[in-house]
Amino acid sequence: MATDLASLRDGGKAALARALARLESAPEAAGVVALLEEAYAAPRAQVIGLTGPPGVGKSTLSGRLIQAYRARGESVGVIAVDPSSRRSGGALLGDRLRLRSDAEDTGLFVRSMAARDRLGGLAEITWSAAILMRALFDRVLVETVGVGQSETDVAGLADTVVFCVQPGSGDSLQFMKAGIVEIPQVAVVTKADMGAVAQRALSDLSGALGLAEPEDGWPVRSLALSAESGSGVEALLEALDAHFAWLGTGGRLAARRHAQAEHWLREAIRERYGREGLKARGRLSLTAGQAPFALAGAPPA
Ligand SMILES: Nc1nc2c(ncn2[C@@H]2O[C@H](COP(=O)(O)OP(=O)(O)O)[C@@H](O)[C@H]2O)c(=O)[nH]1
Ligand SMILES: [Mg+2]
Repeated sequence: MATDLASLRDGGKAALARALARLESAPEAAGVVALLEEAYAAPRAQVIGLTGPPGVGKSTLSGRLIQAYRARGESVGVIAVDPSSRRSGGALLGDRLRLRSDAEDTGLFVRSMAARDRLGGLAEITWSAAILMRALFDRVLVETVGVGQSETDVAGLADTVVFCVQPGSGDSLQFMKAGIVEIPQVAVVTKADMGAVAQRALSDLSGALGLAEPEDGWPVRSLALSAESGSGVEALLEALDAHFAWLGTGGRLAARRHAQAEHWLREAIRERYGREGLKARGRLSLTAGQAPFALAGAPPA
């Protein structure tokens, strides 16, 4: 396995696939930890989380975003998280994406991650994979169902979260009730080609967002788009760029990533050593820029 970033870059997709497989099967191995520590210190990509219920159109939209970023000459890494493990064998979420990923395109890499075949928790492994890919690509897309659930938590790993809502599904109202309203920075009504029902979903969504106070000072943007026709996709790209630019000012990006790293550290220790192990470690914090991977591997004091 390539144990540093330089050899990963030289090794292309095959080397990255091997490194990710190793990361899943042996997250605590010294080589994996060293690679992750190096990647953590060399962030490059904006990590974009796409979330929303199955069938809402996340994969189709990912295909559009990939196309747009590749047209700009940016490289893209994709992680499709499938929390449903066994039954689907990890194929469901990744399928549509895999069809679109051009094997010849060295600027595009797609990886499915399922709940099976792994030692750590799915959230733990997904975050590590995102950190690794963040050092290698210009954009990292993470597609996952569910928000605010630990197994599939996208807010804990993305710089920018896009929440997708299906027209006519009542998702817009669910959005308020379930308290997901604080999680995304962009809320998207998909399948805008469905017409009036999509427009109504958008006004419901905008209404719900209007009631919410932007906690961190970023007013959540809402928009409708059709991944099928492509209309509205440009507005999403613009919103994603705007949020990343906004994060880049005033130390917000570093602060967000630091909080995610501390959260990951606590979860990884809980996963590995249990609640007692976590308690024994006392107050866990990272200094600015410190990676959490080596710390998570240290046995409880
Ligand atoms: N009419 C319409 N259908 C769409 C659009 N985007 C996706 N779909 C369809 O919705 C279904 C689910 O799409 P998919 O991307 O797999 O959803 P995911 O489960 O959220 O990843 C598929 O049958 C798509 O063809 C769209 O913009 N308009
Ligand atoms: Mg999908």
